[in-house]
Amino acid sequence: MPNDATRHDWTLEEIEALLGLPFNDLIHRAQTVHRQHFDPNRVQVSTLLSIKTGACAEDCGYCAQSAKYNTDLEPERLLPLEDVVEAAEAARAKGATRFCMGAAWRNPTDKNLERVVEMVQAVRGIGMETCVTLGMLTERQAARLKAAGLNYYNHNLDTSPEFYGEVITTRTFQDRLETLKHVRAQGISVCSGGILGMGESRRDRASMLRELANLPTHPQSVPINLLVRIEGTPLHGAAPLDPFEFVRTVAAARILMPRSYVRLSAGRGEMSDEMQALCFLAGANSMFYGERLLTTGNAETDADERLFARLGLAFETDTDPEPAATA
Ligand code: SAM
Ligand code: DTB
Ligand code: SF4
Repeated sequence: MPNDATRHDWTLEEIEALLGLPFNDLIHRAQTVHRQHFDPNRVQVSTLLSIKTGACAEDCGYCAQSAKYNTDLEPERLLPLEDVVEAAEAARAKGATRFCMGAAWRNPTDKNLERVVEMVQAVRGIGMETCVTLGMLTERQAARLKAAGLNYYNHNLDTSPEFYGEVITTRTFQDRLETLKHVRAQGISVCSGGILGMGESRRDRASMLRELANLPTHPQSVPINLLVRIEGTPLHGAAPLDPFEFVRTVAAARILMPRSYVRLSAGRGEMSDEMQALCFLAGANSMFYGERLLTTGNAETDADERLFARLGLAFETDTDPEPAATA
């Protein structure tokens, strides 16, 4: 049997058993794995920018940007290059090492992709790592982004294959796996995770983690989002998730994908400092930093700085120039 760092054969039962461990045992195990692969007191930070906002053709039940729901959002066309570079420079000055650009598209047209290529090149040009999330990609489009120097592509599985149809009907779970395959094939690092608190069961959370951990290569970055409940979306009324269940899922992600960055993502603005500290203890070592996520607010940067000081945490300053191995 391969060791845990290279396993891609996790069963649902094994993962459910992990999630059901006594809390202290689970956190101890996750923190032990974490220390084998990472400095436990360093957190990688990325800043997000929405480069094209709203009017999206998909029907993701959590999302402020779907044209199908009546949310309070002003749609915006693709931003000019100068605005993007200015935002990236501001993020770099605040200590972010990676700049993530998100577009509310089902998939980019080739013409729009060329505009994003310019943005990737410009942000690379100021010495930051780049990540984009543009929806579904063809293999050719992934190759174009690779040639532009893109470091990461974010495309989340979002939830389990079993629960998926309750949340999104306009594209399939399989579509998502295909996009990830194209991204991986180009040796672009994969950022893929999901959202918790959408009304899914613990078994769904285990099933989503199994899908991620059993990919041919573990995603280099695994964002774990807590649903931001947005008025006007079908999931606005979802019942709040027990915070310990969120922490358990972070811990299981750390154990299953020992060398991946596990990212504390959306929802941090509503988490207590104590809950965030538990997430770091459970092996989260990356987060979004900056006043905004895509369309919603994030935790305040001043509050983040105070929390880091209280916990003795530091921002990771190394950027990762190494491309992911082609798989
Ligand atoms: N349109 C592209 C796509 O869906 O692939 C990229 C942008 S989309 C906003 C990126 C991810 O943000 C989604 O896959 C989802 O996991 C997360 N997300 C969006 N709205 C959210 C919300 N209200 N709460 C938590 N996560 C959310
Ligand atoms: C991810 O997993 N979470 C980020 C990023 N990848 C693109 C987006 C969170 C969006 C939260 C809701 C909003 O601001 O619209
Ligand atoms: Fe569109 Fe992405 Fe929002 Fe889905 S998550 S509605 S694809 S912007």
